[in-house]
Amino acid sequence: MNYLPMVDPEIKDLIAKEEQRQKETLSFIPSENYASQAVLEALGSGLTNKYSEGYPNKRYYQGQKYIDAIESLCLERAKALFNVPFANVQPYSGSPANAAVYFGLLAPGDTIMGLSLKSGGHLTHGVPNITFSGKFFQSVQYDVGEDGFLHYDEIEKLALKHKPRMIIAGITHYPRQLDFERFAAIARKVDAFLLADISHIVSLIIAGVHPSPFVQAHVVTTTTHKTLRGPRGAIIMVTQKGLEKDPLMGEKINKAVFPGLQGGPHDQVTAAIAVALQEASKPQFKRYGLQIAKNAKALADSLLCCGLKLMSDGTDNHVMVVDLRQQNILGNTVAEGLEEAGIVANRNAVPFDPNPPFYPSGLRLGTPAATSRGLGLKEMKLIGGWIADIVCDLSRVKHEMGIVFDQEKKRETRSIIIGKTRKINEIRPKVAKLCRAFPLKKQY
Ligand code: DSN
Repeated sequence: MNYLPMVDPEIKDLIAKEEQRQKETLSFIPSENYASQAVLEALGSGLTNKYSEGYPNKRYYQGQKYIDAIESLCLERAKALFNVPFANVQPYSGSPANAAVYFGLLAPGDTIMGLSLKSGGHLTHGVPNITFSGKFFQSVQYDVGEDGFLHYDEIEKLALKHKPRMIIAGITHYPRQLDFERFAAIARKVDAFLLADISHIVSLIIAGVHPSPFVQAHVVTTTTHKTLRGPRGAIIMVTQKGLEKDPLMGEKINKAVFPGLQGGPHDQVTAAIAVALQEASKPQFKRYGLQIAKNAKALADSLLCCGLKLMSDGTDNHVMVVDLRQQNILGNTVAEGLEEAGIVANRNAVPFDPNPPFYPSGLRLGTPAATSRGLGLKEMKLIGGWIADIVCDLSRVKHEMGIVFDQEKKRETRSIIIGKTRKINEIRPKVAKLCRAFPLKKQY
């Protein structure tokens, strides 16, 4: 950085501190990752200066020679990598991408059916009342069973009862593979569109360690900054099957993105997505996707071995949810305790959570970011042990201090963290050492 320190030292200082934080801590937030230097350079380029409403060769402003070339290249790379006939790379992020699919293919009031948030879905998959997807559409939500697994017969019954216009298959913390074939069969029975939101699992699909939805679904959305390791953005893709269902599907989606929901695309992001797609098409990216899943399994095994309970008793993708009900401790307390030790994760609801979403009973962990740093099975085993030690110690301190779980839940977290468990102090230097041994990479 040459100019920022001169022009705005305050912001430069905060950016430097955040970058340092990222170097010195381990992110186990499953939706986070470390973009390459090439992606960051495309993002920080002069493309920020341009307006380019419209699509390549169909823009509303002049001066698009290079922007058209960049967006066309990005589209070609997306279509080639995922083997689809249509893509749109302009959505600002995952939620706008899903909104555009609904806006393009549905009418307000149509019924949509997605996985509930507490069972591992996403806000935009139809969470009632608080999201556009649950307010402007009739939303039916399916859930996991008591065992933490999806039960496709139940999903089918629900679909037959409510006849949704669109079924959404996508996750943010469901720790098991999605059966896209089964979802497609259900969608066929009720003549619904099948939207696969693969934001979390895209690199596992590229690596072949998760079934692909590209043959079964009509539309596929993915963010570009999670396991894909690119900039914050999203891609909407229409499959061959989608075009067979509606040959105008691509056009409808383009119109929904612009002018339906967005203005000018973020050209610097489009360029950075193109870079990320090029990186994702290399053989080493497949190895990365494979390693994410292996690491997740190793971390889950380690947590289970230490006596923790996981939603569905494990994982077969990149994510897992620790159910803290048996320790009688909040996800907030554990997430904050782990952060004190340098392990960054997020609190999360568990299925049938008796607690509210802001004070849930679970902790979500994922391995994409740690895998990007190069951590492997040995480290996952170690980290699983550390996490379990901290959970148990926090729980011990809570009960020794006689803290009662009450409405003022914040007090639980504060008192226990202030009470400082022994384990946090013991584990912090070990995490720091691991961070130094596995620095962030400039290139993959
Ligand atoms: N915020 C994302 C996640 O953490 O999964 C979903 O949008």
